[in-house]
Amino acid sequence: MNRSDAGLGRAVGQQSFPLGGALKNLVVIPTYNEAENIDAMLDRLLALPIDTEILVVDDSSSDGTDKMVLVKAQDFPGRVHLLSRPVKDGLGAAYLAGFHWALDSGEYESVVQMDADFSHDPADVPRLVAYLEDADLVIGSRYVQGGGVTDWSLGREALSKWGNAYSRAVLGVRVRDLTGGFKAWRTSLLSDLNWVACNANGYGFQIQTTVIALSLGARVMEIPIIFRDRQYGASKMHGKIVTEALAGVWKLRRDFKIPQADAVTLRGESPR
Ligand SMILES: Nc1nc2c(ncn2[C@@H]2O[C@H](COP(=O)(O)OP(=O)(O)OP(=O)(O)O)[C@@H](O)[C@H]2O)c(=O)[nH]1
Ligand SMILES: [Mg+2]
Repeated sequence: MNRSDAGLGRAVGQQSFPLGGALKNLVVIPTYNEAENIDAMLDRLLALPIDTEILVVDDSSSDGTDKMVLVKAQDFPGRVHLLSRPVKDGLGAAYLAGFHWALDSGEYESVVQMDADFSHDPADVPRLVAYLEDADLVIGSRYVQGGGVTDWSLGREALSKWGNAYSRAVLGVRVRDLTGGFKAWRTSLLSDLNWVACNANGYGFQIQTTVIALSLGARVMEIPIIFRDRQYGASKMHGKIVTEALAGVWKLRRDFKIPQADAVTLRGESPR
């Protein structure tokens, strides 16, 4: 499918809009049992020097994550929101629910997605949003100059690098970090995504959304981030998520046409 087939592309790939207008940014964080992280994460995000609100999408955590978010929402009315879902239904579904919430509200010009576990540094959020001035999707990338990973086991790093190289080769795209989950979106691009095709759970979901954005002709930019392994709480990663992603790239290759010279800008810069 390409953007004219889908009747899409209203706002994708157009010249920049002035950021910092009447509309705001929303940070969307999916959580499942993140009580050891969420309070500190919300504090760090609330202290950022940008106009942002935060939506936590919680799948009925058993450790009180949702209650902590509600307390913070009372302390910061209108800035912290909670979307509670009844059962644990996966990272991808949680993000879709959060993106729909943002689109339905009509109040946000950009949306940042990130994990609750501090693997994504909240201090990077303003940089990601700032680069949306020249892009429709900005990916916080471990695999461009200046980016990287700390505290990961060699095996985990090798799996990530190999998974990205494999996905790049199968899909023929230039994006170096297809599996990362720290991204800033223009809301206009989010509204054009083919949601039905974004049905994976973990890494597969990240690959799907980026590839579909490319197929729409979106301007995708990678900027370096340092990814840190989680210090607190338990990982929800499991083998099925990896196999889902590896198989999913072939389906994406079949279903989505990516423009030959895709619009990826690889921006290497020194980390902060
Ligand atoms: N709402 C919701 N959030 C989830 C679900 N699974 C994971 N998450 C959240 O998604 C984010 C990423 O999950 P992680 O467990 O850190 O997965 P990961 O980053 O792939 O794995 P690690 O690197 O081992 O931490 C975290 O904020 C989790 O709490 C889910 O089923 N529902
Ligand atoms: Mg994590």
